[in-house]
Amino acid sequence: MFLEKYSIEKHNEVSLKDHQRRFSFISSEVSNTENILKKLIDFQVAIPSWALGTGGTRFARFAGGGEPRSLEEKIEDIGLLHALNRSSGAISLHIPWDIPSNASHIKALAAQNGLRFDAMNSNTFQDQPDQELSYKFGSMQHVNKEVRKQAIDHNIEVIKYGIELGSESLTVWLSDGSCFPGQLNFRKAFQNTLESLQEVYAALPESWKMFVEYKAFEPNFYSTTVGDWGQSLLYATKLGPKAYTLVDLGHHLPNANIEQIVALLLMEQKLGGFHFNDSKYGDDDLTVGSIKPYQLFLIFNELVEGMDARGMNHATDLGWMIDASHNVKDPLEDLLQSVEAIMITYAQALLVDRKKLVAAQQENDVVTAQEILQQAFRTDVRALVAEARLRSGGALHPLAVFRGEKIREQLIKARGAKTVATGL
Ligand SMILES: [Mn+2]
Repeated sequence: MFLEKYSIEKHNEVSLKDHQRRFSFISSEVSNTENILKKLIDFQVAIPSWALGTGGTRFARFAGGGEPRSLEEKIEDIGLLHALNRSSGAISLHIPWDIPSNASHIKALAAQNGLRFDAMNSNTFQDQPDQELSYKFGSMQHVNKEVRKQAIDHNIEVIKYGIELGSESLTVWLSDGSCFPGQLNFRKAFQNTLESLQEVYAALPESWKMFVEYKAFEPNFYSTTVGDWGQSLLYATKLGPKAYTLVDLGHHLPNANIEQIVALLLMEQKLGGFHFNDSKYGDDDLTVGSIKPYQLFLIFNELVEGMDARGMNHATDLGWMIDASHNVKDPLEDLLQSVEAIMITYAQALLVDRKKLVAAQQENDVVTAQEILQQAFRTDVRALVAEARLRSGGALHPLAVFRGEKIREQLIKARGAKTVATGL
């Protein structure tokens, strides 16, 4: 046990008075505090198994100590995060890195840690050691039917593992595309990909969703076969009602208006899920909220508005996941920061005065519209988020407890200083 419940309580006691002062101030400023707290308590962000190790770059990987060496240890790490912030109650697995050798044991371990299994992720962007055919020139788009079949079979296998664990969705991200003009026929690449996805779709259980993730570029640098939300929506629409578009914040061309994309996908009932991260240049995989917090707020503002317009449950009707992995921070500290940034931004979006905003829009009062949004964005909601954590048994200051209890040092002691987590 790396973290006992009483250690969290001990830390909370020390900062309780200070917290209560801050919380009573924000409660006096905000009218619907209880309603917001309930939404914050319900909101859970899935942690991907590949974010628990220090991420690599194209140039090097500097592994930190005490990284999880197995699926069991990955679950243990996410259990630690969830114990601290009570908002990381789900895990997203990547096959083949996380193949459960004993599904019922893994399921039980996750349940002990209060975790459920979020979307399963397939991997046809790399060749595995025992793999017969190469994905060098694509997987589902490939000119060779046998390669496409191998990719389809892999995805169906991922669904099978997901069923064993109680997951209910499959995320397909394809690196398929081309690096040079003339390398492939765009139309044929799309058709091959669609037909491959259709076979995977046919293998989905009734209650499952399929998320089609898009990305503008990288690893292919001329064209990507699922390159933007239009292409993803085209696939999802052709596939059927169980297929949705998945938005990864880092997968757009610079300065794309992601909040508008989100609004329209929600309108079409085709937004399935979200991958949170932040970036300055491309798919940088930086900590959520570290570079463009206002953009994140504008996105959450559209998410809340769009979900409310459809009467959706914020916590359960979309898939929420972090997708980031970089190489200078302790991965667990980084994830605590990311989840905190998401919760803060969600709380701010809940503060937006919708009635006044609609009225301002109706009157073309541009100044008031901006004031309403920025009033919410500039409100310090940290005490609200901390109160939600406190009420659900978490830590007022998760990072302080992580450091105070020397959790990384304990992990290094238990697992070794030279461990390297499987993943990116
Ligand atoms: Mn992603």
